[in-house]
Amino acid sequence: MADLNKLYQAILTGDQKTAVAVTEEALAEKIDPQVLINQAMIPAMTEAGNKFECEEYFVPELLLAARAMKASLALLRPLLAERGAEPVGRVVIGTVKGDLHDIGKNLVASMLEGGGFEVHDLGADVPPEKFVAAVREKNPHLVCMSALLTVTMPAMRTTIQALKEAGVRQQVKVMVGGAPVTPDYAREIGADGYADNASSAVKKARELLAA
Ligand code: B1M
Repeated sequence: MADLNKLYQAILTGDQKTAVAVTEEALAEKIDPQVLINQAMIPAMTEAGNKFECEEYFVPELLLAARAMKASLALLRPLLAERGAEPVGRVVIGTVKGDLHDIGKNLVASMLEGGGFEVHDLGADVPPEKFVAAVREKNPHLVCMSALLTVTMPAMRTTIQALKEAGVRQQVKVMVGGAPVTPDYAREIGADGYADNASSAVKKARELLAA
């Protein structure tokens, strides 16, 4: 039987090969992808962050852990997406300018796909003008921004401002999230919604579109 602790350890130590092998084994055994994400993958990345904070890990270790997590997540993505039925709305999503953290954003994107949304992922380090161009081109109902650094959070405000200046702010809802982002901050910068994890992001996206 697939060992979730082995998956946790593999991600924590950046052992991509083992992470992928255990994920494949778990999927063959029909273990719910959400169980793998919540009980092994996210806790492993959280622990990697703790180790980074107390200088037991440095950037190379974080990169290896992230690489292992992304490789496992790539296997789960199609299954998460499969869960959706009819498209319930169109979403443009990205990690804001200056910020390279994309694991949480990828998870939110996958869960939104799984929730039936059509998702256009702009990637990481996305400047405001690229969000504006994507709104014009894709005509989404919702713009989602992720930030993991306190120093990149202001790029969310700048992006909302750019949407206003381009005259497209009224045609979309804006949702923000990421570890340092708070509901108060979301309100302060004029976002329409905030979610603190990938599951609640899907719920909030539905609420925003229904409003
Ligand atoms: Co960096 N990093 N990192 N990092 N990194 C953090 C964020 C940090 C908290 C680590 C620490 O000090 N404890 C710290 C930020 C401190 C701060 O500003 N408050 C930090 C730092 C300082 C840095 C660098 C500056 C380090 C350096 O170079 N000296 C540097 C910055 C680079 C840059 O972006 N310009 C850097 C670099 C990196 C790596 C490249 C090595 C790597 C990222 C690889 C990648 O993403 N491709 C990395 C990693 C892996 C982390 C940690 C360890 C893990 C982040 C992660 O993936 N978590 C992180 C510490 C930590 O979080 N414990 C850390 C798992 C992921 C599933 O969770 O992203 O929070 P998360 O997403 C969640 C929710 O936040 C939410 O849902 C997701 C799923 O539940 N969510 C949303 C996210 N976006 C959302 C959007 C929504 C709604 C919900 O709506 C739109």
